[in-house]
Amino acid sequence: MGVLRIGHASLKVMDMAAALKHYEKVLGMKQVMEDNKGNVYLKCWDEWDKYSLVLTPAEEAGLNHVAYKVEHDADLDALQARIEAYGIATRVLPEGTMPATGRMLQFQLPSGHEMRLYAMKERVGTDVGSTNPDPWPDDITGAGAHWLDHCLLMCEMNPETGVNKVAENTEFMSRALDFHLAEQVMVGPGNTIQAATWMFRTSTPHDIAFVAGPRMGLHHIAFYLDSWDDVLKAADVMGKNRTRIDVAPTRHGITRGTTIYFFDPSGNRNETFAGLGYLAQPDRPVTTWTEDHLGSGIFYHTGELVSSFTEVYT
Ligand code: M3P
Ligand code: FE
Repeated sequence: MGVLRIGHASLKVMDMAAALKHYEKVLGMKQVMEDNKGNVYLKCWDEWDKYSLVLTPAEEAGLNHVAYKVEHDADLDALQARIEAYGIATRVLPEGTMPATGRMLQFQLPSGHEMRLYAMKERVGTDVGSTNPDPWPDDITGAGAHWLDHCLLMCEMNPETGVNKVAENTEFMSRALDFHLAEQVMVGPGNTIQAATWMFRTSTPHDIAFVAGPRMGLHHIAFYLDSWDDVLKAADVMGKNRTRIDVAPTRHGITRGTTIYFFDPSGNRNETFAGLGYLAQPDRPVTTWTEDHLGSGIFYHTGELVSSFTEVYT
């Protein structure tokens, strides 16, 4: 019942050929189609639905919308009623608004990011199939990302005006969409201001995260890898391809994931994220990071924040 997982991200790119080269050669995604508006659809080898990334030609980088898949079509009606009751307007986009995808419930998070929910997307199967599958396909390219794992949205926070869209989004996701809070960063006097949250519907520590910043935007979309070895190999692939790396392989205290941050050619930040971290259970106590330990929460080894990492986003 309810939300299953992240389904796709729709990203704006300035140079489609360069973007395609990046997502195919570095991440290892495959193009599955292009529509008549020049939007390109891609998937990872271990995903069974038709696409998880849409690249749209634009003048600037950034996120168009992020979509989450729900289990049943009727969930869309139930969630629409709850979102509207929460005080957020919704629209139903008819089946076919996006190719191979059923009707979508469209709304804005309190932070202003566009979110969509859908129940149906054409199932094309993973690259190893579902009958006696090999552990991985022979034609893996680049980092060989398994699937789109999560996104991190930057949300406006201004302690002077009291605006805190991280807290508003977190409340909304938990009350209207039944997301669970895994971890949070608390800052300010007495650590009373919720400045970042990691929330889940699957059994991994996060399917979405919100971090405070001066303005709303996209911090990153993240792709799943199996292991630390795969993170190292992904960094090698980035070296070969002269990918602009933001943060070289390291580990997060928060979620325990191992990670690389890097940019697509338009400047949208990507992450390759490995490891389960821990099995996220709805009844787990919330992990809290206090402001004095924020550096270790984000980058566990150095315990230090990197300025580009917190200041640059699309
Ligand atoms: C992650 C993660 C920030 C922290 C990011 C953490 C932007 O990306 O996957 O746990 O401060
Ligand atoms: Fe992440």
